[in-house]
Amino acid sequence: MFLLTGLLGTGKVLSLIMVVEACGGVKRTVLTSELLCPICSCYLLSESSGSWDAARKDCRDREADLVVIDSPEEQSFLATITQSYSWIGLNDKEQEGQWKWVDGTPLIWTNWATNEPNNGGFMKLYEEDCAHMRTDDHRTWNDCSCTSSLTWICEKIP
Ligand SMILES: [Ca+2]
Ligand SMILES: [Ca+2]
Ligand SMILES: [Ca+2]
Repeated sequence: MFLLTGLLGTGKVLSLIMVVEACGGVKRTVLTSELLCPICSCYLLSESSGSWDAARKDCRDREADLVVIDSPEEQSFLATITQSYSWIGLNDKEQEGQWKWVDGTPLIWTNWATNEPNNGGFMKLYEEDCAHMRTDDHRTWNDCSCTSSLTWICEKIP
């Protein structure tokens, strides 16, 4: 969503981030300085854009990781909060065609767009080894070059 930087109290610069917490189907948006999610899963939508690796580093620096989407319910929830092409925690960098979630969750449920992943397709200029969510109604997934600059979604599980 967005990132606010404010001067609070001692003059220390504190970054405030917008976090969406998902609790049994109820979502709550919290403005906070840390990605702390004691009870429910939290999602952070980045304001800035970057490569898949930069996105993952940002999430890990927050003791979270890029989002792992393992159910249609989670996918539907994310569709209500994302507004831009966003990296998710899925890649086939290690072995072409072997898509893996960052936390090792088996890839059982997927939401690929029609004819994706295509690794760049017939006329490809480069490999496509990182997955992102698109902005169509179903927020379908596409593989694209890991160095593309996109926003991202971090997920923190309590
Ligand atoms: Ca998840
Ligand atoms: Ca690939
Ligand atoms: Ca593709």
